[in-house]
Amino acid sequence: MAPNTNLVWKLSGTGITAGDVVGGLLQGSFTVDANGKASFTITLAADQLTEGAETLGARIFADSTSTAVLSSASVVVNDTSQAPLPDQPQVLWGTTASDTITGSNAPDQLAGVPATGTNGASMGKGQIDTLTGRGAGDTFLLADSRGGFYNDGNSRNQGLNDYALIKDFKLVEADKLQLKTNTNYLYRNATVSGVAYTEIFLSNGDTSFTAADELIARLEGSPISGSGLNFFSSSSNSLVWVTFV
Ligand SMILES: [Ca+2]
Ligand SMILES: [Ca+2]
Ligand SMILES: [Ca+2]
Ligand SMILES: [Ca+2]
Repeated sequence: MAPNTNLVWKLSGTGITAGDVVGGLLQGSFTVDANGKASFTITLAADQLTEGAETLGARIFADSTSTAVLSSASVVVNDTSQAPLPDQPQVLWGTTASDTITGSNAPDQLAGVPATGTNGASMGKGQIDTLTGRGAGDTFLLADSRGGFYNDGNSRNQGLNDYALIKDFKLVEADKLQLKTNTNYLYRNATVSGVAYTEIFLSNGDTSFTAADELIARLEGSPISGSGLNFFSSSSNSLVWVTFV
């Protein structure tokens, strides 16, 4: 085209709003350069709505009244945003990677590990899974009939590379941990960088705290009351916030 020709671009399509485009503009102008070429760039914004795939159309006009269409193209923008979970009980399982899992405002069951499999990865080895229960009394699984999760199996270190990071453990909501029956555990409270949390360890069975005790969870939100080391199992010091399998 002739250099210096003014062109207009416009975006349209189902579900396309100004919020879908960085800069918030659905139209603009640009000019043909000395080589007879012209281009414009738009950047799509991260979609905040769950509304299904959208079709984005772009048209180029030769005049400001937008009557003479020079070119048009369209692309389908797939909606990859996660739908908020409906407020009904969910049973959520993770993967063998470090997962971020969020429940609903109903009583949920949340696990950061897969529902099946008994090898290390299936049992949470090497993973830090971030679990958020949201409202109501949720159960966070740190064990099931297969055994306990997040144990690296190395008694010479505390296994700080595998645990469930539970972001909103709330006694007032009757949130619970699911642990293994006839197994020794301990918890202690700590504050790191201003964040107070409760750490749950699989205990090696004695009453001293050593590298042989294995970290399996950190609870943020409201630390459990109790100072020092608190040992418990299904047969001793039963706690309202633990359920055993
Ligand atoms: Ca996982
Ligand atoms: Ca919940
Ligand atoms: Ca909850
Ligand atoms: Ca661990």
